[in-house]
Amino acid sequence: MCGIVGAVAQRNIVSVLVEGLRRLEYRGYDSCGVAVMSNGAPKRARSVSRVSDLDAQVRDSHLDGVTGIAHTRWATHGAPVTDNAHPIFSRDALALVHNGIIENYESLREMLRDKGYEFVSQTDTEVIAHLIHSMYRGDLFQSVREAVKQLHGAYAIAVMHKDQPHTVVGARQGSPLVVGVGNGENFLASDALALAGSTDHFAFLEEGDVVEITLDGVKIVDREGVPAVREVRVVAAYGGAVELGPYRHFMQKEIFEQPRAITDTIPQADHFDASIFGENAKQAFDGIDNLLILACGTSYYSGLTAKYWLESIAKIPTQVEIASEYRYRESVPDPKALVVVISQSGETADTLAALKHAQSLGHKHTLAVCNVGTSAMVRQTELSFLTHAGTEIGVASTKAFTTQLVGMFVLAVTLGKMRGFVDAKQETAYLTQLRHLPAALNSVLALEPQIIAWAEDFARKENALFLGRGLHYPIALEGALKLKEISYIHAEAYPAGELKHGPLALVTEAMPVVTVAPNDTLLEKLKSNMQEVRARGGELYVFADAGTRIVSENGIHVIRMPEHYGPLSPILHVVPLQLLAYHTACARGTDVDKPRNLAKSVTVE
Ligand code: HGA
Repeated sequence: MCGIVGAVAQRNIVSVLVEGLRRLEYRGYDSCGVAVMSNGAPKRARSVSRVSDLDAQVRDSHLDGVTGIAHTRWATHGAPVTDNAHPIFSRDALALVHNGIIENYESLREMLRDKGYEFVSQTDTEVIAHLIHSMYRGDLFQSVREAVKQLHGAYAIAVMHKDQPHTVVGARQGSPLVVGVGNGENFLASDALALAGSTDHFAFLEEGDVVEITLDGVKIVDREGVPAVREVRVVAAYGGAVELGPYRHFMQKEIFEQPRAITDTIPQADHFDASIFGENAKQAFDGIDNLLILACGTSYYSGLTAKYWLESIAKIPTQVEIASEYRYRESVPDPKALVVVISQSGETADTLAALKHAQSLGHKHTLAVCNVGTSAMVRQTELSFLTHAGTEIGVASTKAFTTQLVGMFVLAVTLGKMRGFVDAKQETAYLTQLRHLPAALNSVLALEPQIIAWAEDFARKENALFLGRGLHYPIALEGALKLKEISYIHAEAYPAGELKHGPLALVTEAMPVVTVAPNDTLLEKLKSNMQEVRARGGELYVFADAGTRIVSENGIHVIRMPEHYGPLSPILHVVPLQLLAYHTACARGTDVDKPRNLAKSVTVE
């Protein structure tokens, strides 16, 4: 979603700002812009196309300056048109970029109109620009501090004023902002990744912080206005891994990276130990007797899958809830619950807010399962498990999901062992299965040509049903979500036993029914559900484990999975569903890595 980059330097900074936007492009956006201080006033270029178009514009117009701010916008208030693209100006004196949503923008707009400010965009952001301008008395830092007190909602902002041409001021509340510390130059960004190549020294701002960056210094105050020290950390290894290589899309590359990502995520030790979740994990785990998992989208499905593992392996009661629901409902806090938040980026606004809500209710023990070690979620939780998926560019999550599943499985076995339900023999068996996963995944990836053949059929459909049972029901949900996200085919997933309670009414010859058929205890029940579909003329597309004795026949198409994989089977079964969605989308010619209306790192509510 939206990205912010800001810089104060002694060199022309435009290319650094544009390169920063390029690095944030994968998150999804619909317009972009850059502004620099030039001859005593802010000058800008904006585009409703790609960052490459913005780059061409700034080159053509010879935009240059030593102080600047830049933005990729994912519209929440106002269409993705040039007038709404950031940087937003106030009276040609002040320029501002904003990530987030200002909830009281309507009342602020009325108040500012009464003061004579003219609004030229439909954004909520424009009120922030005029508000700071109206409070400016020669000190931008001070006016930002006063202005943010009037904002309700979420924001990360970067702002500059013509009367202080070597200063950029930032502030954050509910949306991330980091300071990049350079040599005689300083930066702001919504994600350290944007500044790869410019600096590897970062200070992570906290909620309510206001920051001023100048050529030779960084000044930070907390929400009370008290000077704050935010540790400067060296964050290496950013910046790589955004090359496409031999693949057609990042999503395809990321699907094929899963054996490597999983290898890197499986703990090295030859036993399961709580310490992998953090220093205090053993103590924290000893004090809990249930789990509350909070997440959104694909991460929510990894939580749903994990519930089966946690209850069967660790015998620990587990609730899974969509973060955006939990944060707004009245719930009963349980001091003996471990709150687990799952998020690829660790910045997902709803999940972060749900975490804070849980903490405000008194939940003490919290754990983040996350792909970004420096993220707000990891910093905000007592414990964490880092997945090592590497940068995920495709908006539709793949390797982040399977590595989250690995993390959640490790949690289930660790808790099972601590609670006396996993003995040494079982522990070794789980570890062996985990270690064998990458090889098993490679054999699943080898099914790609058969899946491409199916995708040709799917590309002509407008609806699809996905069925799974037990541990594989969340996998069916994830398969349907992948197909919706990137091919725009309407897809729904059901636990197969629910068919007869409603969705069977939808089944005709025109309805493909994708079935996840592992060789488990529910197999015979699943076969009966498949017969219910066949009896109504529905076409079945079955991913069947070896030994299920499900064979291709009229109206039943079968791709044989290489082996039966016990409790880790969901990690294998989701991969062909990713490939099916991917190749169907390719056959329909959609923008696979940047599906319409969607964004990576959903940093707004
Ligand atoms: N509300 C602002 C910024 C949107 C945003 O943060 N998107 O991710 C706008 O609509 O311009």
